[in-house]
Amino acid sequence: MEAAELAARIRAGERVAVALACRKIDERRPGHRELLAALLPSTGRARVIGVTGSPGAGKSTLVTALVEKLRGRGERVGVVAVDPTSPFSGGALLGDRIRMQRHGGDPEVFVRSLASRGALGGLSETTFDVVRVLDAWGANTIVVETVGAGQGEVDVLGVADTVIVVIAPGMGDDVQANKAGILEIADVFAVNKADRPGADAAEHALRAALDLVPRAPERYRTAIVRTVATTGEGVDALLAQLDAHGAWLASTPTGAAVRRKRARRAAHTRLGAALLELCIGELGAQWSETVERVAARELDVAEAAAALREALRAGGG
Ligand SMILES: Nc1nc2c(ncn2[C@@H]2O[C@H](COP(=O)(O)OP(=O)(O)OP(=O)(O)O)[C@@H](O)[C@H]2O)c(=O)[nH]1
Ligand SMILES: [Mg+2]
Repeated sequence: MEAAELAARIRAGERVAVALACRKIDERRPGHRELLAALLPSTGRARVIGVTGSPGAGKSTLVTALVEKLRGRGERVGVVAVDPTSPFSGGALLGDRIRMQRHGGDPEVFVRSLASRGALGGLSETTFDVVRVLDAWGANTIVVETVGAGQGEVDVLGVADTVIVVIAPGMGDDVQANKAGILEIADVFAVNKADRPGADAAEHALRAALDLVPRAPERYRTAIVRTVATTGEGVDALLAQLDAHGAWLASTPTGAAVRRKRARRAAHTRLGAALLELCIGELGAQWSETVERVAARELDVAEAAAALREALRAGGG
């Protein structure tokens, strides 16, 4: 199918077209770039919520509860589950799929799981692209779930307008160690599993850790909400905080500045990845040979990069 036709069908709200586009993007099939370019004018409307936190904190359960609330408002919703640790679509993703089946029959919810294929910077790029497709499809809100484990996830979260970090009792050490800079990236904290003992301690530890993070006075005051994802308790309050943050982004000068900064950072990441993809394609075998030689410590990485740049220059004439 031509990129223009597929784009038109996505814009018209056809789920089959969305699924086709996601597969095209995931596999980096020919034509995926043309498709994304064709979709560009119909993007930028959806609100993107990032959800991260330690494994097992209850992210997927919370996302499911959140989707239910958003559906209750009549919103069209996209969900992207990102698992950078899983090279296959098994494990956690399979579990997510089963949980998300609660929305399986709902034509106004589209769920897509993404697993790392080991490509350079590939996962965050794929996430950005899939989010763009769901945006063009007409999703009002897109929720991106990722396991917080490092820089890769922070890059993935660059796609989000608002970031929820989910913690659970007994996971306070992660917070104190500020794993993956979660204290800095969170706009809203969900202290989930509030039905379990230790929720008080978890919340106190979180507040104490937050107090230690230096922040400009005009910065958004990170909200903390207690939730029980399994029953839906606190999810209305969570949604209210998401709305409050969204309003802050949209209506205050600092919010606008934050939005611009995030957009710039995301553009930086995506442009870098796109440029790299082009260069690698142009270099052909020389790229993989150089990678091997750097890995074997035969070449210094900066020198190797300079040599590749020379090769590109010579090739480009
Ligand atoms: N008691 C209790 N259990 C919960 C709550 N939320 C989630 N769980 C349970 O915690 C387990 C993990 O939940 P998930 O939603 O899969 O957690 P996750 O953070 O998505 O996990 P990964 O994607 O594997 O990192 C499941 O057995 C849930 O039923 C809660 O609020 N209270
Ligand atoms: Mg999950």
